[in-house]
This record gives sequence, C-alpha cells and structure tokens, in this order.
Amino acid sequence: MSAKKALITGISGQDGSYLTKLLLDKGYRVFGLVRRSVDRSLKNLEDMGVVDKIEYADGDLTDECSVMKAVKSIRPDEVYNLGAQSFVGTSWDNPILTTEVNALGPLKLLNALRYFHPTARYYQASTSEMFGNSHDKGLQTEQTPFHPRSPYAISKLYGHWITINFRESFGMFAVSGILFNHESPLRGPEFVTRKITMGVAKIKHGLANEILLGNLDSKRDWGFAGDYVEAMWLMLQQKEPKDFLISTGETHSVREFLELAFKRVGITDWEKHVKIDPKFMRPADVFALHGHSASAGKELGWKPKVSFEKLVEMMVDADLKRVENSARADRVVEAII
Ligand code: NAP
Ligand code: F7E
Repeated sequence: MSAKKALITGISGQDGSYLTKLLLDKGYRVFGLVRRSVDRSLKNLEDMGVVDKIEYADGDLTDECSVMKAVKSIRPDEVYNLGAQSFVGTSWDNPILTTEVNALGPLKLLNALRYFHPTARYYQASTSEMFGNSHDKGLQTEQTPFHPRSPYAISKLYGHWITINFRESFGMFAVSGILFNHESPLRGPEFVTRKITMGVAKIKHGLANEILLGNLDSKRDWGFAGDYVEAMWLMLQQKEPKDFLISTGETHSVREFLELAFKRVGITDWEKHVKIDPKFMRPADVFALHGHSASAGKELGWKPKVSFEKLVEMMVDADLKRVENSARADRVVEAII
C-alpha cells in the first residue's frame, strides 16, 4: 500500500514542525505549503531534522490559485491547516491581514477540497482565544459560549464555523481542534513563554538585565506542542468527524511561569529582573484560560505527557544552550577577525 499523503499549511511554524516529525515517523509523505520569503528560513524544520524530508508546494493562504493548485496536484489524504497570523498582539495592528489569512484561508482551502478532492480529511487549527473571558465555573468546555476578544480570535471563529459548515453542508470530514496554548523550544520569540525563557537565558549569561512584560496576572492553560500535534492526528483518524477541545486541565499565571523559569537558573529574586511596560498590555486581554478536555481523553484516548514544570525547564534549557552556542560562535568570529 502506498504511503498516506498529508498536506500541512504553516509547516514552518512551531506546530508544523512537530506535526511533520510525527507524520514522517508514522510513514506519511509530508507536503508543505510554503510562501515565498527573502531567505526561505525553515529553521524550525531544520532544528527538528526534517527539512529535507518534506515535499514543498509554493503557496500562500491569501492566494486562492496557489491553494487550489496544491490541492489538485497533491490530492492529500489529510490536510492540516495550521497556517495563520497567529500572534494575538499583532492582530490589532494588522486586523485585515489577520482576517484574510485566518478566516478566508480556511475557506479557500475547504472550497478547493470541496470541488477538487472532497474525500480528504481536514483539520482546522482553532483556539481557546475564541472563548475570550467566557467560562463555566472557571473552566472552558466544548459547551462554553464563545466571546472573542481580539481580531485574531474573531478571525479564528470564522475558520471554526466555516469548517463545521462544510462538514454539515457537504458531508466532508472536516474537524476543528480547539487547542489551548501550547509551547516548546520552537515557540516564536514574541509569545510570552519564549520571551521569558530567552530573557532568563540572557540574564543568566550576563547578556541582559531585565525582561519587559505586560500583564503578569494573566493565566493560561499551557501544554507542550509535541503532545498537542498528536491530538490533531488522532482527530483525523476517528470514524466520525467531530470537534475536540485540547488542554492540560491546569492553569498558571505569567508570574508563576517567570518564577519557575528563573528558579531553573538559580535566580530567586526574579522581580528585580522584570519591568512592566504598558506597550505589552493588550487593548482587550483574555484574563484566564483553563480547559476541560474530558471528551478528548475518553474518545481520542489523548492526554498530555509533559507537565507545566517540565515544559518550563525544557524551554529554559534550550534557550540556555542557544545563548551558549551563539556566545561560542561570537568568540570564534572574534578570534578570526
Ligand atoms: P506559528 O509558529 O506562528 O506558525 C504559523 C505558520 O503559519 C508559519 O508557518 C507561517 O509561515 C504560516 N503562515 C502565516 N501566514 C501565512 C500565509 N498567508 N499563507 C500560508 N502560511 C502562512 O503558529 P503555531 O504556534 O505553530 O500555531 C499553528 C496554528 O495553530 C495556527 O493556526 C495558530 O493560530 C493555531 N493555534 C496555536 C496555538 C498555540 O498555542 N501555539 C493554540 C491554538 C491555535 P511563515 O514561516 O512563512 O511565516
Ligand atoms: O500571551 C500576557 C498576554 O502572546 C499570553 C497564540 O498561540 O495562544 C497564543 O496566544 C498572555 C496574554 O499568547 C506579555 O497579555 C504579558 O494574556 O504568549 P501570548 P496568547 O495571546 O495566549 C492562543 C491559544 C493562540 O491561539 C495564539 O495563536 O501573556 N503577556 N506580558 C504577554 N504576552 C506577550 N506576548 N508579551 C508580553 O510581554
């Protein structure tokens, strides 16, 4: 039997890199939709050791032709739509771009599948941001009403509903995963966890003195990206298409993240190194996310493996290594010039 084909948009991002590794290990042929850029940096895929094992298709989620061409030529068994303008903060500065990519992107992809390859199974990367500050006794479940608080969350809500609509209208196997925050050493540097672990590593090595942050009381249900991509794959292996909420069931504040990250490098008086900069406060923040993913446990047999503490340690250790390696590289350059 020939290998299953998976098409991943957003393959160069954090989740795309972990998912690629997972699928290649399972024997899939992995195709990645990649948009043109000046340096074509596929750093995350290099770090994951998979950059040469992917078949690339030129394309952009804002360009319908490129999406149709990819679908028609690859005819994938599974499509994972991870491509997005994924940074909530930027979505207030670039709301139209955010909407074009995050809302119309899934529509273009679903439409291409509907007309050219309707048997493909489709995964939509939905988000806990869609809940905003809405909760049921402090928790978010699949039944919690949505109340998006940013252009990002609103664009993702469109992606979520259009996925459900194509499933209900055309009988397509199209599902949406409502994933809570998930992090890793490959997390983009603008997100609060990576911003902290990079800052901590630099402070430890005397290369910086402080980290500038916004709302330290904000709480998130933080998991490990490697665990979460398994849930995406499991969702496409089910008999019936169904949406699932994916979370760890634990919630922690930015403050707690800071405390653990500094503790990892032996710094206990961490408050000395953190300054509040109003620039990093959001016009409308989501204050506390705490997911209840019981259905994923029961029906997918999914549960997170990496704890919050281990996640923080893993991220700090990776950034310490990066800082040490770049300091070493600088010393080599200094010795040469
Ligand atoms: P990420 O690291 O920011 O990656 C985003 C990816 O989208 C990158 O590969 C980027 O490509 C691609 N992209 C951006 N604009 C595009 C466009 N116009 N056309 C095609 N591709 C485009 O995001 P992530 O953390 O891996 O998240 C993956 C998905 O899950 C996203 O949809 C995100 O919104 C969603 N999500 C994430 C989380 C989380 O906590 N990580 C939680 C819930 C949902 P370039 O390299 O070219 O920029
Ligand atoms: O912010 C607070 C900030 O940018 C987390 C994306 O993957 O997860 C991510 O979105 C919290 C917020 O992630 C800073 O106000 C304080 O309350 O790391 P973040 P996010 O906004 O939760 C969801 C599920 C997604 O779907 C998104 O794609 O931390 N915070 N100080 C800060 N945040 C940042 N970025 N920078 C700060 O200085």
